[in-house]
Order: sequence, then structure tokens, then C-alpha cells
Amino acid sequence: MVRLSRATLSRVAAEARPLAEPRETGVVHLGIGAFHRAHQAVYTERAMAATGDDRWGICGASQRSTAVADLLRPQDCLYGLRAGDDVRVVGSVREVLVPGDDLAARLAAPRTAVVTLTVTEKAYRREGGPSTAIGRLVAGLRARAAADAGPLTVVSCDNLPGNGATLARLVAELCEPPLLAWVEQNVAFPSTMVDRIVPATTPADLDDVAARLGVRDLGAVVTEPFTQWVIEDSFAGDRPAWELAGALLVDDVRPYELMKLRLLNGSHSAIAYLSGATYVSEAVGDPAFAAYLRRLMDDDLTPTLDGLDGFDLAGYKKSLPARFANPGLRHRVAQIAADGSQKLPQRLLDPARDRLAAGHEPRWIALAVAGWMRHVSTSRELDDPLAGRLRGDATASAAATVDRLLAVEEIFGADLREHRVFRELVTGCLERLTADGLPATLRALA
Ligand code: CS2
Repeated sequence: MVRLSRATLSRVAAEARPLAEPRETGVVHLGIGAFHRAHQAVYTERAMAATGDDRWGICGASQRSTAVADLLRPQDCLYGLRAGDDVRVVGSVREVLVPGDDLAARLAAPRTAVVTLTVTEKAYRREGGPSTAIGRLVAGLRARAAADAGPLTVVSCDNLPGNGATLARLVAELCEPPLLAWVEQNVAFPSTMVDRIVPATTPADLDDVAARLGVRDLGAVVTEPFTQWVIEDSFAGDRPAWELAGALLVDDVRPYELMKLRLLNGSHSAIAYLSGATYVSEAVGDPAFAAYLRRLMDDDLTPTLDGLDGFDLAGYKKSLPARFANPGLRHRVAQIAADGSQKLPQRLLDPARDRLAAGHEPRWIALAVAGWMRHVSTSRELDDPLAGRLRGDATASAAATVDRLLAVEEIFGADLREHRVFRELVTGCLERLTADGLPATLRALA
């Protein structure tokens, strides 16, 4: 089968061809993995199609490897996207850079008006250096300031609350005073909430997309029909008309961020650490586990949300079990379990704090946290930037394990360690989980 490229596009059915063919690059994206290709790249393509403004092609950059470039460059950066039964080729990406390429020059180009980032939670840790995503962004801002190339908007699309403000703070820490002054005058960092489930592409996905498109496509991505992007409407200059592509531009993204991080990502992490399943769909197919997720959302997470007036929160919540159950997505729980130390705080610990402060006992959250503790204590291969500190004696008592892990302040802060109720809840859950297994623990808590 021939490989997808501009030259072979004519073999793809007309309705599955790109919606736009950008003539210039207006967006630089840091971290061009599957998520970007199924999310922001699609909004940008649709925005170009809606307006006819073809200046918003994307230059994607990979942080560490040449893998994505190796897949996309031979395809002229085209790739297929399957969402449910809909398969089509996305045409917004124009170029993919690898680590040695001159990213700073792209960030300093006057035509570049927007930078988007999907660099994962751990990239926002305070251990910056010039080779990290944020270090490279700062080098680009320095080049842009020197070139006097005009304002820039930097849009974080990672799953962190206040992601824009967090990024602005980390950037500021790496800037020398004159650069900081320039950034304050010229660069905006809106916060955003991004939502679309995008599992890592499998060889079976590639075969499936090839069969549907009629060309071989090594850059294909498979996702769900659902997609959402809520963006703080604070830009330094020009931008793609993302609102015409379905994005919501709002004054305050925070209520949306908390809703999504807690309900969707919090449930995801609970699935990853408790269910014992290989795939998310398998976990929620178990009625007892599905009932647990409902209690987690209804009792412990939803009461911590507010400010969503006019938004169909009930509808969003109702859609989640169906999204998780999607049999067309082979979403491995191991993918979600990775980097738990960077995910737990905003997904489960902040809502636990809110519930404790209001005088409640968040036992469903405590169970998920106990699941994570069991996971980090017993996993042979722990994929986490703090792995060295999290691994422990799998035979230790629940109390000792809870004690050891609550002391990791980067995750639990100083407060949760000292919180008697929280400690007791988690210890009780871990004891039960270890002694009796999940079904009995769920019955005992219900
Ligand atoms: C997942 C997210 O891997 C994970 O931690 O919870 O990637 C999740 O699939 C997306 O945020 C959905 O929008």
C-alpha cells in the first residue's frame, strides 16, 4: 500500500482529505505527540477552514526524540485521525522539528503569533534547565525579544490547574531582568482546559486507519468523538479563530479546569491504580467498579466544584462513563498510571483538601490514594520522575507505607501528612485493600 503524502492524497476519498492547506506557519507547538495531533491541530485546521485564513500552519517540535519527525516527515506532515467511525487526513501541521533543530528561530519568526504546549505535567516541575521544554521556550523568547519580532501568546495545554499562570511563573524564573521586562510587555499566557481521550497509537490502529484511508499512514492517531477546549480569552496578538472550530473562549477557565481535572482525570487515576484492568473500558465494564466511580464523582469530587453556571455539569458527568467504556479505544491504564506523583495533587488531593476543610470524609478519594500507594510500593517498573523516592518495601505495614509516602511533600504538601482524618482514611483503605482485595473493600466502604 502506498504511503500517505501530498503526492498520494488523490488516493484518499475527497471527503477524507484535509480541510485546509496552510501556506504559512503561525503556530509553534512544543510536544507534538498524539494528543496535540488529535486536539489543538484539529481546532487550528478547522479554524483555517472556517475563515479561509491559511496563515496558521503548525510547526511542531519534539523535546527528546526524532520519533514523530521520522513518522511525519516522509508524509509531508499529513496524518490520519480516526474519531469513532470518522476518519480523515489532518493538514494543519507543516513541519516537525527534532531536538537539534533551530526552535528559537521559529519562536522568533515575526509570523509566529501563538505557541502551544503539551509537554506533560512533569515538565512544569521546578527543575528547569536550558534543555527542558520551558528552557527552550525561554531561549526562543530571548531570540524573539532580540529580533523585536512582536507579541506572542503562549498557550499551555497540559492537565494542570492554572496552567497558564504556572507556566508564566516558571518562565519568569528563567528570565534575566531585561528579558523579563520584555516578556511582561509582550507575552500572554492564557490558561486552558483541554479534553479528549487519546490513547497511544497501536499497530492495529495503523492497520485500521490504512484500511479506511486506502494509504499507509504511520502517523495516524485514534481518538474519541468527544472534544473540548476552553481557553482564557487573553491573547497578546493575533490567533487562529479557534472559537469557530468549537473552542470556548472565556474570562475564567478555572471552573472548567477543576471540573475536568477532578471528574475525568481523577476518575482516570482511580481506574489506573485500583481496577487491576489492562484497559479503561474493561475497568468500567465491571458494575461494582462503575458504582465506585459514581460514588467518587458524586460524593467526593462534584461537591468541590462551583462557578459552572450555564454549563451542563450533569450532562458532562453522565457522559464520562460512556466515554470510558468506548470499546473502540484501547486505552491502557498503564499509560494513565505513569507520573502519578505529578497527577495526584490536582486530580485527587486538592479535592480531598476541599472536602476535609468542609468537615467531610472523602473515603472514595482515600481509596484511590491507597491504590496509588499500593501501586508505587509493589510495581516492578515504576514510571514516575520521583520513582526512586516512591519505591518501598512491599511487605511493610499499611501504616508504615502511608507514613513513608505522606512524607513526600512535593506530592502531599505539609498539610495532608499532618491531617489525622486523611491519614486514617488512607491507612484504613490500604489495610483493607491489601488484606481483602478490592471487591471486599468496596463492599465495606459502601
Ligand atoms: C489521562 C489523560 O493519561 C492520563 O493521565 O488521564 O491523558 C486524559 O486521557 C486526558 O486528559 C483526557 O482529556
